[in-house]
Amino acid sequence: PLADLPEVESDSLLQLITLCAADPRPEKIDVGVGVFRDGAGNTPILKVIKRAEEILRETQETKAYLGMQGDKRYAELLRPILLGPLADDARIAGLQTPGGCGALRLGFELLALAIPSARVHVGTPTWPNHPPIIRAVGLEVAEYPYYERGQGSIRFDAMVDALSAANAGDVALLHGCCHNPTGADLDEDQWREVARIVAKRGLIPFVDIAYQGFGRGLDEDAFGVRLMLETCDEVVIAQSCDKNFSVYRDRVGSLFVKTGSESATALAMKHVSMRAREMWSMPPDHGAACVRIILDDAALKADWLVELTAMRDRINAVRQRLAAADPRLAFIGRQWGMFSMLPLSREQVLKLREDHAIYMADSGRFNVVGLSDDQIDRFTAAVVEALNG
Ligand code: PLP
Ligand code: TYF
Repeated sequence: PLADLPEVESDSLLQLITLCAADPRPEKIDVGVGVFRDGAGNTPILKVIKRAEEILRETQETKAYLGMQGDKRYAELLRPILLGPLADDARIAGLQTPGGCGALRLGFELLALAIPSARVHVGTPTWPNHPPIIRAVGLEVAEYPYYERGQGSIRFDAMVDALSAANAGDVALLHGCCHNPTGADLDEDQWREVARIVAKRGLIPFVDIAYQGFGRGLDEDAFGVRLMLETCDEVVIAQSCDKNFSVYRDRVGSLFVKTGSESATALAMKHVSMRAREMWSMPPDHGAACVRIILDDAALKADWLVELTAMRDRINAVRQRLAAADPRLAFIGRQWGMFSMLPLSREQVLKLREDHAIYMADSGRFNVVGLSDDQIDRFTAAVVEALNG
């Protein structure tokens, strides 16, 4: 019976939202969950999204079903942004999904169908949502070393060794950019080396790209995705617009699949549509329709790029401020995206929560733009004190 269900451990990142909200101290600092905030501490709706919503309200004539693929024009318009010069490659197909999470689930569903014995190699640490999604489709999770928290650096040799020992047909899960939770991204030479190994071992790269444009720039952040597509016949990509269009709760993402031939890709996409039907039938329309309106209009697209650049510039400016505060924080200035990981024990993290009302993940991961401008100095002082203690 339902009454006999076992206890569950809820998502600790999402739990932080509740914990922090319940803290009555006005000086509290929320560097937990990964949403962009401006210098005043707000997560505003982008002006260009507001404009697209107006246009949608004025021009939308029906809310009749779109079908399992969702908004096809939306997926079409993402191609130049995500795929760049590969946008015209007919062996690559994509469809709308409910956020990057929906794309991850759907991509792994496809892999589980095609290669049920595949092991999925994930870096340690990775985003805590990855292993449960992989296990939910019945695939086995294996780990490769990725990041050394004490050193603030990527364990590249160990990563290469682990991937070199993986079996043909296994999957290598890679973060496209702005690694969550560490902020440590592969440089271009490292990407080339990983691509070489993945191709040589016959692994399938699965690239999760949820923060394109939050690191160096839209094209720069897509370097790894495009390199994998150039190097490998079979690639899966889970993409999200939730961060770079700031539409988190509207759940806007896409899944792209490449195989060795146009016909094999078409068949894979038929399977993908069937899996989507079983899970959500069709993705929600609103957010993707707004993204489509923006990308379909040169002026609105230019407006979006201005707002995206402002978000990226703030992330990188806060990083530089944190890095300059103490030599032990210098690594933050060499990392990308919203997250970095402080070399603090769980006890130290909990003490920061208790003594200073600073809410970060138990792992020491914090959201650099969770800090409003006037919180940065207090945050670094408390962190430096913890590092000294
Ligand atoms: N992948 C990573 C690494 C993430 O950090 C996120 C963030 O939420 C996602 C995927 C999926 O994002 P969403 O489902 O909100 O689009
Ligand atoms: O890592 C984060 O904070 C973001 C947001 O189940 C998030 O990726 C966290 C947990 C989750 C969904 C999104």
